[in-house]
Amino acid sequence: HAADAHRTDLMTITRFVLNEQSKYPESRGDFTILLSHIVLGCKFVCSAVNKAGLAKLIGLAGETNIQGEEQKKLDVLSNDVFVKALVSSGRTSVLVSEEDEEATFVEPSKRGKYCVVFDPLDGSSNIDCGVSIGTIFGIYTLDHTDEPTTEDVLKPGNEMVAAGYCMYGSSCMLVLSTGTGVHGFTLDPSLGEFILTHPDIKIPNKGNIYSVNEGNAQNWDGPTTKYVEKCKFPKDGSPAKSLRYVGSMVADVHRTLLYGGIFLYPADKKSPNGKLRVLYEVFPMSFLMEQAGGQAFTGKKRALDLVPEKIHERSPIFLGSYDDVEEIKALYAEEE
Ligand code: AHM
Ligand code: MG
Repeated sequence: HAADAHRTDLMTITRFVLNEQSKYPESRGDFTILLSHIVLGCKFVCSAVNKAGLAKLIGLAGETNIQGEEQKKLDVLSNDVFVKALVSSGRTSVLVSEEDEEATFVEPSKRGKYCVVFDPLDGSSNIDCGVSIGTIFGIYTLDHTDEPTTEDVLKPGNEMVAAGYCMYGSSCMLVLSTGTGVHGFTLDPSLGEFILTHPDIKIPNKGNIYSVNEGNAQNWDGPTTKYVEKCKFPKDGSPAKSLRYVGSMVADVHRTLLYGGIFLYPADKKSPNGKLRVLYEVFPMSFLMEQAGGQAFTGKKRALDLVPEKIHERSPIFLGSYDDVEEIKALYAEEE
């Protein structure tokens, strides 16, 4: 069919979310507006990432200091863009960014009912060599009209109303869940729109890939060591798993979501709480995993049941295919 060669009915991310929100009679479009500001931030970062190598030559990032060097780094630039986009949406009250030590409290005239936690550009070690990086975000609602505080975001991940990430890879993809499954949108650069390309993503129940920084193996605890040993030398006759590790959480989690398998950033002797941050790395990715039919576990409990005490708190994390995470849970249970 000639007509099949071109999509003519384009499900943009805005159209998709408007459809979803129309199921709630009380919805006044606030979430759609908030999301469109996040989408703008993602498009900006995508374009900046694509030009990063060139930008160094032409100083696109600006901010030349008095010595005539030093430009704003891509992660700082991305943070500025997201903070400004979120504040100007008029729909946020508290923002927590990996780049800012303190939370940002939006001035009263611009406040709205959402709180957003985000890592504007994750995978910093991969920026300079052109490997995939991403933005991660999670959204809470403000449940009172008093002055907002950090308590408004120090809530378990299961209270998030939405979470997602945008991956700046061979194509730019935004993966989102508002609690009704996981949906993937690909940026069509000629339209400047994210188009629904991966509706209702479900993670395979079991995968044949494990993803971990094995360079830390000498410092791992018993269950992690045993698990990775099992991946490489299975004793039950099953084939050994393949190892894939980009070192960008967004890329490693995205592959895990689509192909199945497990992603681990465990605790180790040097980092007893692991490396990844609860609010804007562990929670959003755990939310997506569960929504896709997988699991996310900290080594002690369901990741989304953690109650963070500090905005930049860290936690070990094991997430991915349901059955694969079951195995690591069993190994931790044996320890007790
Ligand atoms: P970053 O926020 O400094 O970029 O660190 C987070 C990244 C994640 O994207 C990735 O999963 C992890 O760090 C990789 O860490 P390591 O280099 O220790 O394997
Ligand atoms: Mg990060």
